[in-house]
Amino acid sequence: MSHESHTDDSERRTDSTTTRGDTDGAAEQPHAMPDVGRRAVLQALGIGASVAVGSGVVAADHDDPHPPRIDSHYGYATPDANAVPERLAPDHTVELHVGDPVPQEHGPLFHFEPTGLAVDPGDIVQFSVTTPDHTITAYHPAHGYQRRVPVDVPPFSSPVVSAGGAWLYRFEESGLYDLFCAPHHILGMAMRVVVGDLAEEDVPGYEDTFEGTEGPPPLLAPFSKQFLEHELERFSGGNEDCEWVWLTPQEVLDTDALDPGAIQADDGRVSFDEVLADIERIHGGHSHE
Ligand SMILES: [Cu+2]
Repeated sequence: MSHESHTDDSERRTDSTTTRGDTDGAAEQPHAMPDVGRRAVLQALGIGASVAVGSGVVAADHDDPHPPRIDSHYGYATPDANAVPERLAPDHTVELHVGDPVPQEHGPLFHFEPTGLAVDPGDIVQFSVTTPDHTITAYHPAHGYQRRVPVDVPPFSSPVVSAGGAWLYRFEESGLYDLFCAPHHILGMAMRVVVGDLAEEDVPGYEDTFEGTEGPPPLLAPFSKQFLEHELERFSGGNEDCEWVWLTPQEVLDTDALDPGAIQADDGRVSFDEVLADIERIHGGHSHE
């Protein structure tokens, strides 16, 4: 978790490697191996000393035969957001948060910050997890949902990332990407990424099949009435007249704030507050009908 513990690990690895190098040379010259020779041995073994540097990025050994890479399906996950390899230094960052609940008004609002992001093709985005256990997952039929990423993009997802961890993904294809967090999808935890210059006529018409069970997969999987009532009761016993005290992904992704043109404007970042301002049912305290 901490920067220092990573440094300690690196030093331990280096020490044990050095020992191996010395042992290899011990047959003829037990303690006389010069530093340059030791370094050559380390390089031959393909093990270099990683050095922690500032800004949470770790310098890499350019001779590493298995350098860290971002997989098109699995991205790159790390339990320590402060130990991202230098070669994967992100162009943008997104944090995964949860806000405090407001009793009788709304539940804890799980969200991405920013909720809308514009990037260039090939950019790396670091998703940093600040509260326990989120995923960053593409809407894709392979995950049971309608496709809301460009046609050639694989059904990518992070693993479950715990607090303090991070996941990185490189957005290669231009287009519109809608993403969600699997554990908190039912609570409306979704976001939108615009990759490249997306002209208005090129905005894909993702279908609003949010509730249907026929045709394309829904945006939100159907849940049983019993489950939904259980969740409402758990939040407060005083919600008999209230339909839902959380956001829904449909509400979030349908806001004007997340219109692709709005996301591309200004600095390319739309905050969760801007999204929330477009959802009167929640921000206006109108959760009781
Ligand atoms: Cu989540």
